[in-house]
Amino acid sequence: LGQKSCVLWFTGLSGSGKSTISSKVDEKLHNLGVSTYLLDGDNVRHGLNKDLGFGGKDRMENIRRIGEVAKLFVDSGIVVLTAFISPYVDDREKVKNLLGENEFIEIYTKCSLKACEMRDPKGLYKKARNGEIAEFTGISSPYEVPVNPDITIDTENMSVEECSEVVINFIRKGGYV
Ligand code: GGZ
Repeated sequence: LGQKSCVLWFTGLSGSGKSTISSKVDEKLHNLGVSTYLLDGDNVRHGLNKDLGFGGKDRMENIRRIGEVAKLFVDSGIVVLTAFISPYVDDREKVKNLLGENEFIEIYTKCSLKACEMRDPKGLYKKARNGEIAEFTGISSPYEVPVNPDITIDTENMSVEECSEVVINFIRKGGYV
């Protein structure tokens, strides 16, 4: 049972569905017998990157380290999923160059700021609007929309099930799994 490892790099606003969809894809891959690892805020920002905040330089360093870690996993043959806002085109481009064109699959979880703000699962947008959180993506810090993502999933209009299937179909067609 062959698998060509790669990184499924989710990018999008806070609340756009990166965590939800990446964990659903992770679950589906497990059911297909694929070895995976999901990198997200819980296992990276609280550990390896706990010295980093949300200023431009720290976000850049956050993404750089995640890219390097993802590369190590890919070298070991594992399919990696990452769920970080990764707001800057430049930083994502660097990870793509580090991994190589075929190992880096950019997935844009497309969702309007308005919808993310309505969802506001952790109440962070509200805090950002009140000035309690500085440099919040979409409010007081930029999000640069991917120029040419491999996959765009419209999380505002599609179910978690549909979104995760789009990703699974893409990597099956690409011969990754
Ligand atoms: C954006 C912030 C901020 C600021 C805390 N801006 O919805 P969440 O809570 O669970 O996901 C967000 C997460 C973003 O961390 P990332 O490592 O993905 O960001 S980046 O790729 O830009 O480095 C949010 C929470 O951390 N959070 N403060 N100021 N999100």
